[in-house]
Amino acid sequence: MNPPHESAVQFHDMHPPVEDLRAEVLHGLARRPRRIPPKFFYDRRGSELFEAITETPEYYPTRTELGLLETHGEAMAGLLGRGGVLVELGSGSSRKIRLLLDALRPALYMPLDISRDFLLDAAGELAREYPGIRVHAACVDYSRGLALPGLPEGLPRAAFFPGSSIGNFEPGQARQLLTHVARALGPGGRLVIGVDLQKDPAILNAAYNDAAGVTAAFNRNLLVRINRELGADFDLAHFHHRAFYAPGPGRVEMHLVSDCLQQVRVAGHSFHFEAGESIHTESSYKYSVAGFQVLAGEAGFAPLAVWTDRDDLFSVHCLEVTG
Ligand code: AVJ
Repeated sequence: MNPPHESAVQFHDMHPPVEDLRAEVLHGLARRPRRIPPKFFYDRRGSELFEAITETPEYYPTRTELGLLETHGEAMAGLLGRGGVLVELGSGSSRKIRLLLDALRPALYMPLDISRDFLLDAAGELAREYPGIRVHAACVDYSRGLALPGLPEGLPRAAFFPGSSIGNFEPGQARQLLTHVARALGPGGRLVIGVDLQKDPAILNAAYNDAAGVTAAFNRNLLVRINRELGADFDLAHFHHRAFYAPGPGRVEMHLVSDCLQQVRVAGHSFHFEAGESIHTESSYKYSVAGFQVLAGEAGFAPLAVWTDRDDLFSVHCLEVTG
């Protein structure tokens, strides 16, 4: 099934069908407040726009995390254990993993991502660059659990979950996802996870409202995708990007806000929007180091190490499954 240049990559397609998008969007639009899960941002265009966000001057998380991986990659690899299985959740462009692969040299690398084409391109490229490492890519929605196909027995297991994607889950769901990860890894398994930190709200508000409008385009692309894939008629001229830090829950929220009274058709259903009414499209929880360690502890992980940049913008944790 794979094109010849990707033959080095074994591919497991567990792509969530259009049905999931349809069901979740219809359900989410009927709720109050209306919400659509952020995992649906990542069609091909959405993945490209996210990459573009990471290059804006305001969006510090990616470059800060890359800096931490560059500086401490050897130490992380030492803790993860060489020659084992390395699972990456939400691999995206796979830029960060390169910093670990050189030091880690796993026998098997398993990138998991919800964005199928993007994943295949990135995994194919990686397999060419690292001919000594077996690559099994899997297109999965890991927010629904973590059944890993063909995880070999008898090799040390490690997982890499970069980008503070864990912040996109409600704390209860995050705890549940980490519990699934712990179960898949088994006792002694280790996790390196990037977690964005609590900080001055001005920095957060700027990061999610970049001046070039890339984040706005990323947010609005969700409606473009829904129009295309579900035959909806969202009028992009009348839905606007809004993002702000909410200090109560300690999260950045992104919304798409209707600027007038309007009616939208989605997959045969009608939805009325008041002027000012919003669709909540993303929460991005920010943690303290100690706060995240408590959450991870409840999921069965014990802290081994944590690295932060000198401005305390971002943290990378190494955790071990207790047993
Ligand atoms: C890296 C996926 C967690 O919440 O910061 C970037 C996505 N949303 N700008 C984040 C995102 C808006 C992002 N994640």
